[in-house]
Amino acid sequence: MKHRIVGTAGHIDHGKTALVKALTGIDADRLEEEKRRGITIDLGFAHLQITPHLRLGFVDVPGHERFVKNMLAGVGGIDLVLFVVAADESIKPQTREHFDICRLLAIPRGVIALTKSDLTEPDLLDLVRLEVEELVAGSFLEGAPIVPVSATTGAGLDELRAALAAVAAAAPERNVRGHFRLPIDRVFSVKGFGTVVTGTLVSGSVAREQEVELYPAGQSLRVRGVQVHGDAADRAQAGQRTALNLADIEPADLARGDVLSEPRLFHAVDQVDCRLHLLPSAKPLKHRAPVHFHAGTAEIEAEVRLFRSTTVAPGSSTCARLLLRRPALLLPGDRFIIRMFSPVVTIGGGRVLDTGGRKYGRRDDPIARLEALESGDAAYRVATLVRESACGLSLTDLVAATGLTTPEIAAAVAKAPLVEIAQTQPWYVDRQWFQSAQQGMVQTVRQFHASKPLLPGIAKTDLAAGLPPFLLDALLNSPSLACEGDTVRLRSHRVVLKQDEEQARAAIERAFEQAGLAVPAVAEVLAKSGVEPARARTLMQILLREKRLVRIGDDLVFHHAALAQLRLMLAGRKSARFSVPEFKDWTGISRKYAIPLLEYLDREHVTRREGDERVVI
Ligand SMILES: Nc1nc2c(ncn2[C@@H]2O[C@H](COP(=O)(O)OP(=O)(O)OP(=O)(O)O)[C@@H](O)[C@H]2O)c(=O)[nH]1
Ligand SMILES: [Mg+2]
Repeated sequence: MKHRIVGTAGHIDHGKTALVKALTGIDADRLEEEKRRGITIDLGFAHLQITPHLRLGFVDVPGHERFVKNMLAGVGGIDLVLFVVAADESIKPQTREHFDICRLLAIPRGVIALTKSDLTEPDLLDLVRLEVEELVAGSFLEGAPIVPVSATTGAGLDELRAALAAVAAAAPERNVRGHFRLPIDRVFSVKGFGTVVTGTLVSGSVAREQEVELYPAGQSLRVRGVQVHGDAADRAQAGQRTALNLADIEPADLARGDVLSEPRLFHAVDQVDCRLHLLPSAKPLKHRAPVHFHAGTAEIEAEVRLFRSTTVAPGSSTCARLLLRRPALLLPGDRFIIRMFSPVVTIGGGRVLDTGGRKYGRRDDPIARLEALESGDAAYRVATLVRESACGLSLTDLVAATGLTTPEIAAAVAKAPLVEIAQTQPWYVDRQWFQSAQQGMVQTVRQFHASKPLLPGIAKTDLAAGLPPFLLDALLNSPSLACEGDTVRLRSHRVVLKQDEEQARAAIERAFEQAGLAVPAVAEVLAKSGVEPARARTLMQILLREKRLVRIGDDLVFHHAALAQLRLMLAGRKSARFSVPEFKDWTGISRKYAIPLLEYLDREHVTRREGDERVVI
């Protein structure tokens, strides 16, 4: 079963609601005020099983100029337009405005109905047909079926149904595999059920018991029930009029313009970079002009920021930034409309190109960047976003920034000049950036070796430069580098001692070895080593690293053999208790050394302190 959404469009009183009723039997004017005044104020809905395999949902919009904002909340998710022109009145202001809106939103197809055909002579009908043909020439509606109908007599309804069926059947399916997105157009409470929202499901699908997130509020909600075109269902999918019964929320906490989507995936944004078209009928649009921004079902006050120029000329287009007064869930590719503040008329619209809010510097060319994003494929867009990031982006970051699905990102990165770093979730960095960062690191390590040849290598933390640890590890994973613990060296680097250094090293070691437990002061040993203090200290570090010497306190260093002998001696006294004076007697060392040595033995679990005494473990 195919589902397509038809939206009406056209001037007030041109017979849109009457036509929907004649087609479906459903009166889409549901408000008391609408019935009383005989005009449509807000969106109305109806549906029709038009062929055994095709079900149409209708969104009936108001034609009144004051309710264009409501029309805009309905037109966003439609697959085709039922463009209504009354044969007795022909083209009127909202005929044009609705037509402009459909064009700006890139509604791809439609059917034109010349309504109230019973009120006109055939000659006049032909004239209206010519006028309509002229209006739509060169647009998506050029060549669309034009069907004279009368909701009153029923004339032409069969032809109109056939035309709708043909055009709807040819409309491509919405992206069912995309991310779930439902812009909310109505919120109400149903006795016994609680909070219900409705909308045209523009992408993905949603099932009962699913967790969804309310944007921009960021609240997680559970879907208690799903209805499609008024019937209970397990799941709704893109292209269907959908009602969701939501748990954990009151109607007052939801509003038209909010969007339900995947939980914890996207971020609402308060600025978008876009392609902006200005209608020929508009006045020149100035930098910093306030506008009404309409996307999905949302209407938000916004400010236009032009990049290079101070105005956009009527009938032309540019890339611009729109600052939104309130955040909204918007993704690249989303279409929008802008309307002027006073008078409130439609002046243009366009397509979101980037939601990252990039800070453009003096040397940036925002328009060139945005035009490249606009014309580039997914691989180009993904590569650009990664290249512009500080140190790469995760798969989730890319999904959130592009609105693409995980498989689409995977396909795009496969074609992009990126390096993938395996993580709990893949992380991508620019290949060129990665290579030069790696070369930079090898260079830093090489310079370190040159200045400190006696040290085994540079500390990892000195290379980190604010990089996340996994990225540092990936960069260090180079054939020319070796990591040992926290030390990074060139694979080729060996500490080679000169002859005087060899001798000094041996002298230092010998001094401690011969002292046994009655060790000398470190400074004294180094002073006698035969090389200058800095080199002597490094030689000492080498001995400590090699564990020939063991540092126990700040100025307390023992030879490993002396400590081994002490352990052996204590092992012979297993379970024995002894005091500090006894320990001094056994070892023949002063209290100054005995206490740190015993604390060291406690740490090493050779002894255990119990009050003033110790037990050999
Ligand atoms: N004679 C005749 N009258 C019609 C026909 N279609 C609609 N009307 C009348 O025209 C008036 C307006 O019709 P609606 O269907 O409410 O017009 P609309 O386009 O929905 O108006 P808005 O929603 O307010 O923009 C009503 O009084 C209808 O009865 C038709 O085919 N023939
Ligand atoms: Mg109506």
